[in-house]
Amino acid sequence: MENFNPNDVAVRNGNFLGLPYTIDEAEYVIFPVCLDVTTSYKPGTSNGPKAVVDASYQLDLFHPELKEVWKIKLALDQRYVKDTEENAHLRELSESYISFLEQGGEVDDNPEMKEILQHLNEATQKVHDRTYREIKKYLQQGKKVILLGGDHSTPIGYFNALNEIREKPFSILQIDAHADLRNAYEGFKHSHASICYNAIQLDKVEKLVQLGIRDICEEEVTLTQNHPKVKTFFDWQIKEQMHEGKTWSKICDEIIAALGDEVYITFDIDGFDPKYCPNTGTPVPGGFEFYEIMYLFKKLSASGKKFIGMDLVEVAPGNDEWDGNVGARTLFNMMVYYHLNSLKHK
Ligand SMILES: [Mn+2]
Repeated sequence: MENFNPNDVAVRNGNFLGLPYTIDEAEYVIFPVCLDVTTSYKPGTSNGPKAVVDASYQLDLFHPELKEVWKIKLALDQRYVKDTEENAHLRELSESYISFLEQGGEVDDNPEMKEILQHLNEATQKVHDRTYREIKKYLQQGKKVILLGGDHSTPIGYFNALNEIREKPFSILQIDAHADLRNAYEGFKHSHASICYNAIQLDKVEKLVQLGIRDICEEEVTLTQNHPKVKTFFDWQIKEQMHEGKTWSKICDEIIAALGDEVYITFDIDGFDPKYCPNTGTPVPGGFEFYEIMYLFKKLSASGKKFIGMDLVEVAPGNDEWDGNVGARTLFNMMVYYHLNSLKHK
């Protein structure tokens, strides 16, 4: 720690950005969950954490909003490294199952597929239970947690822990191309496509504010229109308003006003324009620019609302380092704005 020089080349020590802190010392913990069993289109998000960490060593430790960023006591829970093999096995099974469905197969008529589905549901349940236990432990120690997926099913354990621990109701800000409001999807109990449906079932979740949504089914649209907890800023609406002269700053104010006092941020990287995440599981044209979201984070962190947790999910590396690079820079900014926000709420 005394020897740490933020201007030096980062040491590949396994921690995000090569920061010098241990989990015990940490005020912030990054908790990776390497699971992509339910991604329906393209696999790879289970390798997201490794790609993000690998890319993080090339970042300069400078942020325009915060001096001495490296003093943020942040550590990465490195136990995820051994999960990759287990996930590869589950992924193989889920691919055979998903392609069975895509060929029009009926699970009820096929004992083998029924068994695979049951196995996948049990195995993913175990991962979510573990996420819940570990994150709850960190929260009870007073640490702040940023979950790093994995597919978008991974924060459910985090939501459950918060639902149990938080005294007051909280809001979720979701940045995503998809609404993720399906009651169930492809037979999976915890699908990436159901994460926010599952979230609004929790009694402490008072509000779900969705941004960037542009790929959505009828059932979900109906829910966004009728569910009292849900407020959706569709991507096409935001863009139309901006084309007609409304500023992003104004829209950010409306987004912030729709949230309650305590805010959890769930950031599916596919909320960005896919040029930032070409290898993510389900890319969709449209979406946000990098600095549009950073500007929103800046405004939100200074707004008087309190951050109570965050996740970044669906980063998937391709054959180059681009997706990991964007993921690392996004996570870096989330960490900075989380910290700026928590300085205001000491
Ligand atoms: Mn999502």
